[in-house]
Amino acid sequence: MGRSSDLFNKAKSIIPGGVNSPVRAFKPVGGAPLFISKASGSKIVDADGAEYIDYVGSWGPMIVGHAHPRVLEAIDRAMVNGTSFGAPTEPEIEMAELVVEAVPSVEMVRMVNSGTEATMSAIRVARGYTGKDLIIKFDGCYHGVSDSLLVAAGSGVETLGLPDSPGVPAALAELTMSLPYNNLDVVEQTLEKNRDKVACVILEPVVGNMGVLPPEPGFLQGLRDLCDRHGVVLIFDEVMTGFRWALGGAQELFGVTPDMTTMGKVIGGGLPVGAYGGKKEIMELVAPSGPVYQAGTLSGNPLAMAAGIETLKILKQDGTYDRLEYLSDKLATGLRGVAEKAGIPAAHNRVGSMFSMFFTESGRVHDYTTAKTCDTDRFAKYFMGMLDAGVYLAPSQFEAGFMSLAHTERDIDKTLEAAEHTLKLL
Ligand code: HOZ
Repeated sequence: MGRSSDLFNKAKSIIPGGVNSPVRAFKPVGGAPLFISKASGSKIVDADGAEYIDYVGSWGPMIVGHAHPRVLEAIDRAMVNGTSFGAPTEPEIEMAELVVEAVPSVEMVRMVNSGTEATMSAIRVARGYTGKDLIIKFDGCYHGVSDSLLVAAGSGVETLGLPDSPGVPAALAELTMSLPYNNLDVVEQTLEKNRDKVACVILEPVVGNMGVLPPEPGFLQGLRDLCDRHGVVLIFDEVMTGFRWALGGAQELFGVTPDMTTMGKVIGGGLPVGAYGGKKEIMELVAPSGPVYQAGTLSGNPLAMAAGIETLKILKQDGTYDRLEYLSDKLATGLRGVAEKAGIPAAHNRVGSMFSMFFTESGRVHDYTTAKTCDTDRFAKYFMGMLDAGVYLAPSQFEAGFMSLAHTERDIDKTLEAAEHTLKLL
């Protein structure tokens, strides 16, 4: 930790909080964040040369593992031809074809540079399409940092206790209604009360930003039906869940097709990418084919396309999702066992290769209120114990763990040994 601490002190004087994204700071768990020097497969190495089994995976993108040789080669091949042209390229078509083929709701797709851009743009398009202004989101869901969506948001916003960010104009925040997740009745009442005023409902179909939280049976289909009844655009934010447990994401897993989908993380294979897509009828409103303006100098960047396409091709191979499921189940079942053995009350949520262990006595975590019952001090101690034992988890109770194809059974055994040792001391 010596060099990481030194680097952090240096960074703090010239970068706000010493980090370029708040969730990277170890604020909720204390201490200096690890500065990472390199990564390979399931492991990351910090500035002091210490190696850790990594379950952060760059917050989701590294599903095939760090520095996968095929992804690196693809980037290399693209790089020698130039890094950005600001003009259309053939790989953008290949990427669009892969997405349209894989994601049930997507008939047309526009590439952007981040998940934030994707959700912000999708909302603009939904507003343009419906001619309405109000949007509905859910408490604790996080859709990036655009003004309209920084309302009762999860992830770092929740972790740092900043549910309403200064700088978001009240007039804009008033157009966003945030409702309890997994509560269809409240959505129905809200849509009735605001008849003909709501443009879209946006949600994480499986929440990853207050820890992992699956939808209750019927919740997604119920939203689909309500949106159809009220002429509201249903947007699944699959920035985290896209390509995670099936190529078609949560919409494939749960068999509910939204009108629009936002993507990021995995689709960039570790380079900065986002995307939004949906029904042709809606997407054709996007400039230049329609009047809703959205643009980006680096959108569809050739290196990002190369990394993303290669990652999706790896995922398309037989057995990849079975392997992710096998490893994730082994880890989650093992963690449940060691927590029980140590007498630590916890709720264990897992959907495919995303998982959370919540330190709560509430038994079940299914919405923001139950997520908030967690003992975050206990999580902090757990986090530090795991770090000391060589396991790198997200430094917040309200973030997901991610399995990759590069993790091994040995990694999981070591993780479980570390957890057993750590939980005994809590
Ligand atoms: N969605 C990520 C955390 N839940 C974002 C990572 C970040 O904010 O840097």
